[in-house]
Amino acid sequence: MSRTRGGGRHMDERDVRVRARGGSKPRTSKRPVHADAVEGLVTAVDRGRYRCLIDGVPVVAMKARELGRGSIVVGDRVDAVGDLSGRPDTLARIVRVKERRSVLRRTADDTDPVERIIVANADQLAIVCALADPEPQPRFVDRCLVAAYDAGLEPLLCLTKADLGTPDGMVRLYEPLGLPYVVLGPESGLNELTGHLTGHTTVFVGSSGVGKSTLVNRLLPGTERAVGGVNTVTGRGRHTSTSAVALQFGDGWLIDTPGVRSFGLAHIAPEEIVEGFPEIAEAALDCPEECRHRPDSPGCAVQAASAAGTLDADRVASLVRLLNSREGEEEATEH
Ligand SMILES: Nc1nc2c(ncn2[C@@H]2O[C@H](COP(=O)(O)OP(=O)(O)OP(=O)(O)O)[C@@H](O)[C@H]2O)c(=O)[nH]1
Ligand SMILES: [Mg+2]
Ligand SMILES: [Zn+2]
Repeated sequence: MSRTRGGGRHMDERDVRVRARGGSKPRTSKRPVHADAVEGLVTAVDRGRYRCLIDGVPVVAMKARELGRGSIVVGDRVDAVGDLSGRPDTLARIVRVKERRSVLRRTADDTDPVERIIVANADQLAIVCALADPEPQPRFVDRCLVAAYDAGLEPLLCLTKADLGTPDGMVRLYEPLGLPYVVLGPESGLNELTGHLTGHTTVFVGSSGVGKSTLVNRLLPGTERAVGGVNTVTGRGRHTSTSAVALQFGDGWLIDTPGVRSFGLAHIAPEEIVEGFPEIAEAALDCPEECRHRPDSPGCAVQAASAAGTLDADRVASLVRLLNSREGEEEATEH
């Protein structure tokens, strides 16, 4: 499937946050080359401190001033210099951020011009959705799907809490998309999930309380990411995990993220959503300009092909749902 990458033409934090501390000082024209720098991976970000794994050693680093206002996020591959011992109270310096292979972004809502980069360099997006408590939110899943297509990440649907609810409804909705899914109960589904994760860098996203950290803890016994009901002093309402963390999983990575209330898609154009469905994108070439491919869209070639049976009607319905979700319809039902 051909997918659009979230390439460099989007505005991101670097464009917006022009007034970082000390940013007005002229930069030195002669920068050290840091030939001795060592590569590492950013596993967590906390108030201007970056936890990195460098040659297998967890090291805390700060951003070198010469890097200016560019953001560093979990998953970034960086070059660091200075004290790389990882001993308590030592601080290394990140002097370079490597080019990102992918960038997962969201905006606070569909009108917010500021994109937040959640994670860099992932290749898979595990969309975690509980079958009950909280109730499944297809609209949220749709939005995550759009974000995955935009970022060039392979989506994977994780349906959790199978002990509390049936997966039938969600499977009926998402199977037509060809979306791989795993059903997980407290005692089941883990081996199948592991099969999907091995060798990948997977970001777990989903609303608060769907069981992301629980999954990560089960996959990596001994990790002990705080889960809801255990950690009560988060200071952030009912969200248990408050920042993203990357954890090594074989030769891949798992990235647990805090639950988000919404997944704003202001940065993604409708045409890019359609690109996620190659055969529909081709049919859409015959649509009027600005066509939204709805059942009531005049002269819509996609709807015509769907009715004629040359396009899969379920996939067309899914696309229309995604386009509607992009436009923020029934936003109030989301939480
Ligand atoms: N019954 C049942 N409860 C589960 C299951 N998985 C997780 N839970 C419970 O759901 C609650 C929330 O789980 P978490 O893992 O903290 O959820 P989270 O998605 O990490 O939440 P945030 O960090 O706030 O985004 C906890 O009380 C878990 O014990 C499951 O399969 N079945
Ligand atoms: Mg959590
Ligand atoms: Zn159309």
